[in-house]
Amino acid sequence: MKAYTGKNVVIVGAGRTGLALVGFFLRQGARLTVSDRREAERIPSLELLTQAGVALDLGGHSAQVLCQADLVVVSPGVPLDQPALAAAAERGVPILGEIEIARRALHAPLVAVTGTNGKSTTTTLLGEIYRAWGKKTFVGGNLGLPLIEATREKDWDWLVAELSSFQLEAVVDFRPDYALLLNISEDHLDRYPDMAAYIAAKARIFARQRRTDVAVLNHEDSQTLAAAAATRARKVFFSSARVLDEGMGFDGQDLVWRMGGQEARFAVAEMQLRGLHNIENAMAALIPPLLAGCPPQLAWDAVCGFSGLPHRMVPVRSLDGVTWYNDSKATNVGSVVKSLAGLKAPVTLIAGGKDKGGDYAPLIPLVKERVAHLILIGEAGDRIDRVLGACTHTLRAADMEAAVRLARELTPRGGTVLLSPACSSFDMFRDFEERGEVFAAAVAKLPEQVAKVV
Ligand code: UMA
Ligand code: ADP
Repeated sequence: MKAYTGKNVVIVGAGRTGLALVGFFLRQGARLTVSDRREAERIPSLELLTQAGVALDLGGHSAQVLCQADLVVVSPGVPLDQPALAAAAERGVPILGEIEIARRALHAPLVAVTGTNGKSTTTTLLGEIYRAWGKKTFVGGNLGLPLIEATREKDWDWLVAELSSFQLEAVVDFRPDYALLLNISEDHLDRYPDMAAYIAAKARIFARQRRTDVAVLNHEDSQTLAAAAATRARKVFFSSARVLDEGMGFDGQDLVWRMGGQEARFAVAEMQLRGLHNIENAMAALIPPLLAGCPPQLAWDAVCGFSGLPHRMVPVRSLDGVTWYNDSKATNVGSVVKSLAGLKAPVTLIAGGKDKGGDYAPLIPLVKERVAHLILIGEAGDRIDRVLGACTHTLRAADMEAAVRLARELTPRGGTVLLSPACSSFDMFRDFEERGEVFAAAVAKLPEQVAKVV
């Protein structure tokens, strides 16, 4: 009999994670209820759920339903401090996250990637390397395909998962063979009371690691080092600021990998990805496959073959001497800092969206130096305006189309327009992908300048 056969399982959240969990638990023969704060008419997959015999608890989370469960599994977007969840926890009902359930059901070695920024790029690079090495590799997690989907197949050589702090909150025995913590800066302060709580959630990636596991850490980021201080795992470092005696360093031109008395060098000029942050992502991604015996040149070729993910500093159009970039995935201040640092003035920056309670002040020097016009959209407009409004010419736009039209009027030949919101998208869009697509479509529609006939 399977572990969950006949068990009363309540899945909280009917989004991507919830639906993937439904598939898993139905295959396991569990009795299922899906609980979602949305009303029935706003659940896109309602018919599928009812056809599959799944019970529903909609328009909120009922304490009674959750308290009667044998197991409650929460989606990452569901904060754990809600009354119904607290009541179930008090009754002793186990409340676990999807990655915990997935890990218990999966047996291949797991490389887990977390950090404030660079997770998706690093996760994708890892997948590229393992696949180039001929390994059957699952690539997913916060990236989009929930980790539980890996249970649909059995013979994985490697699992590579991007993990958010939300996912890491609801784990107990979750243990990655390789845990990567790339960096930490302010994010998600709408969910966490303070930075310490956010960092503590990220640090759970190390909690169950053993001495034979590996923690891959950013040598130059003191917060990541502090977060991993208590890990039992072997620490392997990367640094974009120096060459390390052991680990992955950078001398300004080459990545230098030193391990067990051996050295390998990789010329950064060969990479298609640009920027020091992407050098860091490449360094982190190389470490687990190299430690596992992947031939260095093969790993490096895979890194160099990768040209980047959509919605991260993608040039969408060059129009009348102005370059337009879609950086919709820049959902926090730290990532906008990296993006602006790679551009020359004058930049017209389109920012704003759903505020996450962080501080916009780290953007002040770069905005003063490079941003000629700041166009604000979405709910965060007022907060951003209070911090950055005095640093440059700042104005508001009602929607993305209006922001794009304004940017067109304001940006001179030789300039750059950058959509890099520093906020999440959920106030105006389904997700960051839709935001980037709406931006790119509005830019594509702009007519070329018609030469004036005097
Ligand atoms: N819901 C409730 N009660 C709540 C909160 C939400 O019922 O208190 C319901 C919503 O009504 C909705 C469902 O939960 O029906 C949505 O669940 P979810 O927010 O967990 O979203 P999923 O669709 O399951 O997607 C999640 C991740 N989303 C979040 O963490 C917010 C996706 O990351 C991830 O790709 C997916 O699982 C697969 O692993 C997105 C994200 O924005 C990209 N992540 C954050 C980030 O990267 O900054 C962490
Ligand atoms: P995540 O999945 O953590 O959001 P992504 O790889 O999708 O990270 O990159 C999102 C944005 O974060 C990029 O457009 C870039 O501006 C910034 N970024 C990427 N890698 C790093 C890094 N290592 N350090 C800081 N910022 C980064």
